[in-house]
Amino acid sequence: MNTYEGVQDRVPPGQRLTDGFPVLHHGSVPYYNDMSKWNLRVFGLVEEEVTFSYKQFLALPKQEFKNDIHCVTTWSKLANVWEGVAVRTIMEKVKLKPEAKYVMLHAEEGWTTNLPVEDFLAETSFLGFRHNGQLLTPEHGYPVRMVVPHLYFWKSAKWLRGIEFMPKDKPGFWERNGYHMYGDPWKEERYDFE
Ligand SMILES: Nc1nc2c(c(=O)[nH]1)N[C@H]1C(S)=C(S)[C@@H](COP(=O)(O)O)O[C@H]1N2
Ligand SMILES: [Mo]
Repeated sequence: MNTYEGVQDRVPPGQRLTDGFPVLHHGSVPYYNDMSKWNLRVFGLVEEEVTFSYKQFLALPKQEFKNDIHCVTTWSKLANVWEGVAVRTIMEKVKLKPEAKYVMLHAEEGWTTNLPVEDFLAETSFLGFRHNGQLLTPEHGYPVRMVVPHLYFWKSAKWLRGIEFMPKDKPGFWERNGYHMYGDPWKEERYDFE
């Protein structure tokens, strides 16, 4: 007997289900006391750089999203409900240059992660700020985290501050430290040590 009966086809190979929401990251959790200093910068191979203040970000149209989280350390958490801003909504304000093929997500403290531009632009990708009805806690990425449902959760940058469009792929923080450049949970693209 378990509450996940019939959902085994949602669990990728090598993953175990959890009801908890583990906290995993490198470095320290940022605590903000003045949101007027926060912004989100969209830059690199764009016709014109765009910077959202916190106020501007909150004024963007919001939507509900659902996802299953698959962490490379083997826990999966199914059926998360998020409130967030679709990548599409952000990209309505940004004109990409045709050479933009990869994205580097920049978080606080210089943390980064990379992904192909089509994965970033996927209909399912979003910038989340509420999880299961609660405002994101500082530990889970307040005020805004990236969520890329179809890749391992390390691509879902917490404390997102920048979206950079690049001509070529480049490893981010965990990717430089042995994680896979792409990270498809269904293919178990976990680590990629030399
Ligand atoms: N800014 C930032 N985002 C990050 C990380 C990090 O170290 N820094 N770690 C990633 C990893 S490895 C995982 S598994 C998830 C964990 O998210 P959670 O703590 O909300 O479960 O965040 C990802 N996003
Ligand atoms: Mo992770």
